[in-house]
Amino acid sequence: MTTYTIISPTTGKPVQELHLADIFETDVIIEKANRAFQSWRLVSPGDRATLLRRFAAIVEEHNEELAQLEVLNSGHTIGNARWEAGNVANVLNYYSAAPERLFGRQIPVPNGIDITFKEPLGVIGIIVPWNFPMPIAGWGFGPALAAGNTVVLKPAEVTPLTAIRLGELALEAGIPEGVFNVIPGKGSIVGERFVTHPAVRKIVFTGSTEVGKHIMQGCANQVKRLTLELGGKSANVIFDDADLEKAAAGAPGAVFDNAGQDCCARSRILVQRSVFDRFMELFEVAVKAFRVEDPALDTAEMGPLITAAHLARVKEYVPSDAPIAFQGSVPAGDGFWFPPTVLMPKSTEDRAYREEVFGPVVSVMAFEDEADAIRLANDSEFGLSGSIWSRDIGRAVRVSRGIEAGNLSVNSNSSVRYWTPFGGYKQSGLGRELGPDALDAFTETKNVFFDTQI
Ligand code: TAP
Repeated sequence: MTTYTIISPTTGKPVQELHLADIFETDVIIEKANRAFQSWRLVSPGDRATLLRRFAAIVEEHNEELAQLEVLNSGHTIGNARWEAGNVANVLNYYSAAPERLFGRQIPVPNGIDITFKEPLGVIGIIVPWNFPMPIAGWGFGPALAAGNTVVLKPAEVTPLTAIRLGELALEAGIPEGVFNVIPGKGSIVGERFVTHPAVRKIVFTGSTEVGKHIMQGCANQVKRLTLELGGKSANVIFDDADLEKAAAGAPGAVFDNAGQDCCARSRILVQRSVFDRFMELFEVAVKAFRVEDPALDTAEMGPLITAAHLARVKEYVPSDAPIAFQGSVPAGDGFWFPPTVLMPKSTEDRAYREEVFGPVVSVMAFEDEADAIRLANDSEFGLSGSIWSRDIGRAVRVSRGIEAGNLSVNSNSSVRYWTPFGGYKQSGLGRELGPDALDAFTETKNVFFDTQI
């Protein structure tokens, strides 16, 4: 029997020992989900909607418990963790309106009637990373269940606790046995089996671009449907006509939130040369005021990194000769802490400027004009998110159309709203989650022609 010891990122101490599923247990659960699909797809739209609303209500009731669990397991700040649990309830509520609205079309044809139906796919395999265990799971299972699919969910090996609890809450809400299944285990075993098992009809994968490409290759063997949400290296573009105070005050949160372990982190700040020095003065004040402390405190703005191994990886991006402009602070004691770090690289070839660090490290670079800003922002294999700061509406429109990324904000750093689409350009992903169209990714369109001439 394989087990995994969950370690608190805040203290570095063991929290809980957990059994990890092997391939045989995974198969048993996938087959159970496949059997449950035969009845779940037939539950009337109104009843499925009611069950999802009940699931949402129970998640809402357990918001504090789920949030505390995430602080313990993942070192998220309590404020973020409450938002994350709330996001699961919001996503369930939003998609609970979908079952009665899964409309097909009636298309005019000669000599008959043509109708399209939106039909569920079957068992959906959802593979989740460790950085946002609750929301990323919910973005998959909310619309998947609403469309009449059943779900097997594999949380990241290091952060399974909230997913396991959500599985229990689904049963409490009356979601039938076998419809929503959580399988803690290794990616190389459980995740891999989702890809190879023929009863799993679609994979929703969020994680690294490297593993995403491997999964995409595996899915090709069965022409398995696939949604990918992968890495990012997003730009925060600040023009000389921006509200500099506001842009600088928001910039630490835009990259250091969740200790930078955020695919949408604005980890490259591009500032127009004429306001570069003034921005850096304001930014330094904001970075030094950013509260890095015990994530259980209500005042915490940033906690530790997820594991000792990840801390070691992040440290490699800041060697002793790194071009550090300034750094924030970390609390004393154990745990996997790294301070907010601002770099001023000379070249766009600098590793920390180019690669996704997935830690609290940001690189700042000057640009000359609008065209230069767009060129620099697009000089990346990724294209997930980003911000544009300018008071000139025409410029904001031009630059937001010019940047190749799926989720941009103007004079703001917010990327995610559950009712708007989310996903990446280029190597940041494939397909979109959330918003009104997510159901399309969990259904097939069936076209049926009825001959009325006989
Ligand atoms: P990965 O190492 O790619 O792991 C993600 C998930 O895939 C984990 O559950 C992992 O399981 C599993 N996995 C690993 N190898 C697998 C395989 N061969 N087959 C199937 N599943 C496998 O990423 P991570 O380090 O957890 O997360 C960080 C990355 O996720 C970053 O690059 C970040 O940008 C990206 N991310 C993207 C987004 C969006 S929305 N675009 C959101 C969050 C994170 P184990 O835990 O057992 O290894």
